[in-house]
Amino acid sequence: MSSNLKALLWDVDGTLAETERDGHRIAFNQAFDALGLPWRWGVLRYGELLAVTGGRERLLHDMARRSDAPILPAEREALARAVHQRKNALYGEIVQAGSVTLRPGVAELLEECRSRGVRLAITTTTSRANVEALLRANLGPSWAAWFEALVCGEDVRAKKPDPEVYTIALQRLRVGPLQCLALEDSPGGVAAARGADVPVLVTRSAYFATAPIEGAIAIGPGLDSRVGWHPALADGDGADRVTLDDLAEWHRRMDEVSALG
Ligand code: XBP
Ligand code: MG
Repeated sequence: MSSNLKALLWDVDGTLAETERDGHRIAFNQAFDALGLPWRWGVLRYGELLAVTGGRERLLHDMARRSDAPILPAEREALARAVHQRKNALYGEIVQAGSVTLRPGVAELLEECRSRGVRLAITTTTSRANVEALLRANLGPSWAAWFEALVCGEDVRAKKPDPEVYTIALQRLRVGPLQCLALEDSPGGVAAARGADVPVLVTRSAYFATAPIEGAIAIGPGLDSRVGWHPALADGDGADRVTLDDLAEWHRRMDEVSALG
């Protein structure tokens, strides 16, 4: 493969795995219960709350409209911290139990990158502990060796849609933005990558299945399917999934297709 594509920068929540609906949301509800709070987030409400990036920030946003949340800002912050901490512990248990698997086609593409020398990084606003729990459960104990850089929520001052997570990843990898491709699932994630001039591919997740997304070089339903992509994929020499060659071809043609809506 002769290509300018040197590194894939992976979002985690929604892109590597459908962590939101069946992981973080469930863990938040368990944490509310464990702390004696009557609050519960249904599937639809949690989808609305995903407009706010960051679990603690999301909780504070929800508390702002609740009459039964603490009134004093310091008490509200302390409760949000306690719930979020408990949520993350419970999230770790959920993923360790094998309840959240990688989206189909993800492991194959990661393997292909490893064997063909395309560098890998994680660019997420969730915590390092949450990333570790998910990837250890799904890739095994040597998961960290797969990635040259892990940029997580605690590494940035501003979470996505701020581009900081991407600018830090570029610095750590010592590559230019146009040598990379970000993989994302949400409008906020796309905005973060675009803000750092990194071209983006979108694999639509459950919560952002129909969200308006602008500025991606390719959008499709998932890496396990060759149908439903814009730009459309040609026959892939017998491949039944999206391959690294497909990504390299979209990347090569990025100027022709970057106006994609
Ligand atoms: C992910 C997030 C995170 C997760 C929960 O966004 O917004 O907040 O929902 O993780 P992205 P934390 O996929 O764009 O990185 O509770 O650790 O924040
Ligand atoms: Mg995401």
